[in-house]
Amino acid sequence: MDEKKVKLLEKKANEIRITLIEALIEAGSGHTAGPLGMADIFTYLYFHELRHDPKNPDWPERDRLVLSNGHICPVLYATMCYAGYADVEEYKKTLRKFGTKFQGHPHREYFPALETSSGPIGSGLSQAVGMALAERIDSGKSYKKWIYALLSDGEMDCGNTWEGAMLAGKEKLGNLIAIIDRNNIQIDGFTEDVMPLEPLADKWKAWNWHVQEIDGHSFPEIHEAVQRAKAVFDQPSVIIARTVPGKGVPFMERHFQWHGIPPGVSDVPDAPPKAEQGAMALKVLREVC
Ligand SMILES: Cc1ncc(C[n+]2csc(CCOP(=O)(O)OP(=O)(O)O)c2C)c(N)n1
Ligand SMILES: [Mg+2]
Repeated sequence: MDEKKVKLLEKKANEIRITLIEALIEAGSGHTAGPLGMADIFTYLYFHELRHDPKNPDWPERDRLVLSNGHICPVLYATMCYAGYADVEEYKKTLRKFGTKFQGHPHREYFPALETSSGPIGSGLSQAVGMALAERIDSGKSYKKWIYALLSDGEMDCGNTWEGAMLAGKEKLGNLIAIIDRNNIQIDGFTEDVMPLEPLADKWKAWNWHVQEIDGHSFPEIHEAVQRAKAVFDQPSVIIARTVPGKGVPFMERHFQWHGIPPGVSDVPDAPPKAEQGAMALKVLREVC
């Protein structure tokens, strides 16, 4: 990936971070840390990798992206709006309002361009495994589409995740790529305190997955890992993406307290008073580019 492309993607990811913060401020509730941390990966997928057509969301040949940890949907919505699936201004005004496309957790009936509904954590990998298996049954080994499952590290505590992992390994689903948001936080603490996950890579290897670990904020690393994953035909692939929760807003970075709140509603350690959080967050992001 050349430098010019990297710069373009970085700029887009920053725009997405700004937009999702604006939407969260307007909503007055919602999840902040995960969406900021995953903005680079979503940007990469929608603006460089996925085979998709925003004008024809039901295109049968499209790649599938299943967001399992539905609570980080502010980043999915913002990215999809910039990709052409919906209107950015509408998103900023209506996030988390009943009856709109942009429900607090992804709801396919309200926003049909979504691949799945999610919110109850832990079910996305199994859904993606079903899609990957169906594609293999339909196309034999000449896969036409890739199935991406986006998971969080908190979802490694969910039994259903491991049921999906076992089946994918057994079935050697080479068309399945899982990406884990390894941000080390979950709802109310650090993963290694709540339920230690390490050695996480070894767990996936044990289920016969091809495993890579990367910096989830480096576009060249994300790109290389996805290309390598696509070159493995006889195993499902998992990319463990090390990310910084709250990435881009220094007073939010690495604080699990930002898991489920937007700027402006709560006094949080190391953060400015709540009345100033929104403006401060937008100021630092707007200074980037
Ligand atoms: C089945 C189910 N149980 C509990 C919850 C409540 N819940 C929401 S997010 C979450 C885990 C958070 O971990 P992670 O996804 O790693 O959080 P993040 O990194 O985004 O802060 C939990 C337990 C849920 N959404 N679904
Ligand atoms: Mg997490």
